[in-house]
Amino acid sequence: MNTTLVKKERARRAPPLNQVFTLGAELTAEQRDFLEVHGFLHFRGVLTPDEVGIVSDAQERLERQWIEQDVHEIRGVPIFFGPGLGEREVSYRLPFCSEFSPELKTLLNDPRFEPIKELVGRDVRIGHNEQDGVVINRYVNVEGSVRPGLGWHTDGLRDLFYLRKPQEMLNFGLHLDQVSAEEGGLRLIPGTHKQGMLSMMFRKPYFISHKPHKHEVAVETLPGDMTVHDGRLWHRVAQNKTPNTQRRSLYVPYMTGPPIIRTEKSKTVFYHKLGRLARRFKGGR
Ligand SMILES: O=C(O)CCC(=O)C(=O)O
Ligand SMILES: [Fe+2]
Repeated sequence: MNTTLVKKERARRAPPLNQVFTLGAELTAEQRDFLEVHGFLHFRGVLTPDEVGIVSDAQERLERQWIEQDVHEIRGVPIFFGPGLGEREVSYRLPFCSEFSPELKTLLNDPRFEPIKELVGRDVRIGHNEQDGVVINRYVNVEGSVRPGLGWHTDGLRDLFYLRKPQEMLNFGLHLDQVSAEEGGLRLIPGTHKQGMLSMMFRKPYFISHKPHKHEVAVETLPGDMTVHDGRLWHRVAQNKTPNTQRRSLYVPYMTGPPIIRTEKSKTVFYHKLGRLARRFKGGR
């Protein structure tokens, strides 16, 4: 067979971009190829409904606690609050959650995540106390919310703010809600993890642009699903246009290389200062 035919045959057999995989004891060759070529993977039902409950309970407990105690920053990373779906105020982004929830820490250390860890390399650790730690997000579409979605960005650029070259990094998302493409949710541009530093820095204005991209893939989740994406891949969270809706996700940083540990004495990270300014500009706090 000539090379064009081989390529065509491979493309015919390749899974579609919205392929949803099952996580086993080891990743399959197909899953590894998919991640290598497209820069992401989507797994169905990695958490049981009870485990989804552990994550959402931790989120509610911590946001209540930190609102009651008037805490606005954990280890130099701001927590920001705003209206939720009910009467009470909620948090849109909670950093270092596993440090304050032993149940969550135990869950994230479960052996089922080992095959994912191996993807990152040897001596991989969960960055419970590094960068922003384990983060739980809430995107709420109600009046007064400063976070109905999240604009285009890559996660790797954050490393530049820590004055180091973006490390090879994979980000693991656990998804707590059922979200169809019409209901917003995670959007990824496949293959952009391979486009080099310039594309990573300048392809789109960070966090400002929310415009759909013609090659974006919408990740349609059920509660308990997991996604893995390369830190250099462009992605965003599309807003659910239906009022009074929310979406929740948890992100686990798997780290290699020298740790940058954050403690109570850590100063506010510069890019978070920018984020705080942007939210004030939108009328949040
Ligand atoms: O909520 C999500 O699925 C994506 C969150 C995200 O991209 C981020 O926090 O960097
Ligand atoms: Fe991200």
